[in-house]
Amino acid sequence: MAVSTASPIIPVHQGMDLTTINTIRTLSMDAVQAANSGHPGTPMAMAPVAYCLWQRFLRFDPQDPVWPNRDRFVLSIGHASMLLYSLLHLTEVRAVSKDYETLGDASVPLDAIKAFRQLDSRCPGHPEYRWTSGVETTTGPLGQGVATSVGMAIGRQWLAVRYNRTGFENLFDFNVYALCGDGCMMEGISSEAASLAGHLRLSNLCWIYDNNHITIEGNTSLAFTDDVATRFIAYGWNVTRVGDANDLEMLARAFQTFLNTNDRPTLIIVDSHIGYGAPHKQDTSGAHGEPLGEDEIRLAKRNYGWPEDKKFYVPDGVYDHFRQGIGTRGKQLRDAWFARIGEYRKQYPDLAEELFRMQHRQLPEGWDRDLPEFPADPKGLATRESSAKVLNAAAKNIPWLIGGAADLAPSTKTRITLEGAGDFSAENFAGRNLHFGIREHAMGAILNGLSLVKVRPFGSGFFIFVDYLRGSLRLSALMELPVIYVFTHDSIGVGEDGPTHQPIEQLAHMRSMPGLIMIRPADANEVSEAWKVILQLHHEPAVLVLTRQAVPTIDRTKYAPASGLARGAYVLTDAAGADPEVILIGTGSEVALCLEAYEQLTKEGVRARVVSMPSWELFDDQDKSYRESVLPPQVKGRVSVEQASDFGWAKYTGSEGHNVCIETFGASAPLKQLLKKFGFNAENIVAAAKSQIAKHRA
Ligand SMILES: Cc1ncc(C[n+]2csc(CCOP(=O)(O)OP(=O)(O)O)c2C)c(N)n1
Ligand SMILES: [Mg+2]
Repeated sequence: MAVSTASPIIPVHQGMDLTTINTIRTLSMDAVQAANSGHPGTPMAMAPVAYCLWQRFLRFDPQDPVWPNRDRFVLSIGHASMLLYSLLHLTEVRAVSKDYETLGDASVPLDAIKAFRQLDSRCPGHPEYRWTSGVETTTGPLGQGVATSVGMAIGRQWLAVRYNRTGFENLFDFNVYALCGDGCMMEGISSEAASLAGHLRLSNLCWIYDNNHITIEGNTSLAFTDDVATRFIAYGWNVTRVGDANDLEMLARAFQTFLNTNDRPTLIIVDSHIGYGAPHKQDTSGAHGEPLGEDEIRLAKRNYGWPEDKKFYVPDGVYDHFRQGIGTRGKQLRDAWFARIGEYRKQYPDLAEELFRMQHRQLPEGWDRDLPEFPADPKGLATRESSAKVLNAAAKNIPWLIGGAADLAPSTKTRITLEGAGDFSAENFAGRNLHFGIREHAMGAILNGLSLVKVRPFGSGFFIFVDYLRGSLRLSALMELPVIYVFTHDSIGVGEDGPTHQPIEQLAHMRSMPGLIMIRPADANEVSEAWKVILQLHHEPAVLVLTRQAVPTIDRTKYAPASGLARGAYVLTDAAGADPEVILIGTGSEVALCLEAYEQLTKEGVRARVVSMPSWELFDDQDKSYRESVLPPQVKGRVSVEQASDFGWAKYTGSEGHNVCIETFGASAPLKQLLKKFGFNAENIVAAAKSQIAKHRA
């Protein structure tokens, strides 16, 4: 093991500051060692930075970690989770129930730290929102945390403009801090998010960059020579530096600089030594992601002036020290806020009611009263068009439904056109239409951040570009956030744009993701029902998949009502008298084709059924008897029709069923030619149905 050539380790602080910092360090080292896995080096290095922020600045009440106006702290370097767990433990953050009730017990008891990374511990490998109170967002995929923090900062600005009133100017004035590292800086998502944050001049946002020059493979000189300061200045940020992570006074000055900056976000670049104090591992990638080893831990503790053989040691006075700092300050601020909210409720009962509902993820009374019903129309309209009408009808009655697109709103039709809805910009934080720019990945994370501060966000783009934001979407699902994704141009229906724009495997991707609800409605009335379902979700992100091209509005006097959508799949029309010989199952734009084929089959005396199946997830959630009433097990003749990969369809059509699907990347041509080329016409479906009947008769 190489001996570090770093500068000698000189403790620069005395008293309780240093004792508390070293407690954070040693808890982190001991926990990683006990787990025999984890990342000790960065918590050791960043302990003073986090300590300074939490103890001196953060407006956070450990007794009530969900107080709405608390400052947010995002650990974007999720691998350094022990840093956060140590803080949550030492500041005695209380656990909060899923119903937002503060429980008496600790969020992170010492036993949870001792069980770091073990099954069911409150200290999993990376911080998980909804699992450990005080964790503001799930982090681990690098770059996500910082991008999410931009969403939180946007959300705060929006909340402030809507709810702060004369005499209540500080109702929402929280700041958002995010601690990031070299990895976050290298990931593209941080560039997207920082660019937008600078553009929007989000002065309530502060990123702290741990500039330790170390990542997993070694020194950052291997792959990263950005001049980060210049890069962020170019984004329009205020950039300041702290040359030594141990220098609490310089850190405090930097945070003060952030607080004094009112016209742009702030980046604090902090030079640190990963594995600070470990004589053989400091400043090496060896301190990044593996236990230090018992001997090295002892030597590091010796350097800190710590009892070498004590493990998980919290010296007398540490809890008290935090109680007197962040604890007292946080409680005062929190209590004062709640005292004001009582007064606010008297003066602005409607706004207070909105806030209450929003914070509890409820909807306003009568939220669905304007959702439209569409008359039957053989020509119909594109589902993106009907969605625009439904979205606006919902937005009218849900004031905190806000969102936008990644530069595609004219195509995705997601603009809120209500009078006064406005555009969110640095000059107008009240706008309900967000402009994410062409930054899908950051858009996903920003939606998560918005949802975490409890507004109801939606984001949109072409369905093909869901691939660009899948990492963020996965976190929406993992965090159980009711984020709404509206994706249009959902198939070869995009026609001439060709294979680069034609989703094929994307539906299968979405369906494979746990906790996500995807809906691909067949017509305008299914769109209306889809929004109704989506808006009532509390814990699932939704993906609404819509067409570019017109689809007929199904005649509901002839076929079953669209309300069947809520059950995921429903019988749209059926054979008279007895069991059908064949079931045609379609989604989205292909349902109309199934109906056409059905009419033809019926004319020929074939007993067929059409099932509209807009959502696998909703259908799979139904009880067995309902599922079997839609897809009776004895009816083996089955044809699915979907302009996408057949991946997964055998679950409903069986190994002997037939899937009308697309196995290539599509092609560039007018839609008519594509439908012919890929066999999406009634004749082909009729033929498939007949061959299914023959096959299962045999
Ligand atoms: C998107 C993503 N890619 C890769 C990883 C795996 N990974 C975890 S930590 C890390 C290195 C991070 O380096 P840095 O941010 O400098 O953290 P430090 O080593 O300084 O703690 C990598 C590549 C990840 N967590 N997320
Ligand atoms: Mg690093």
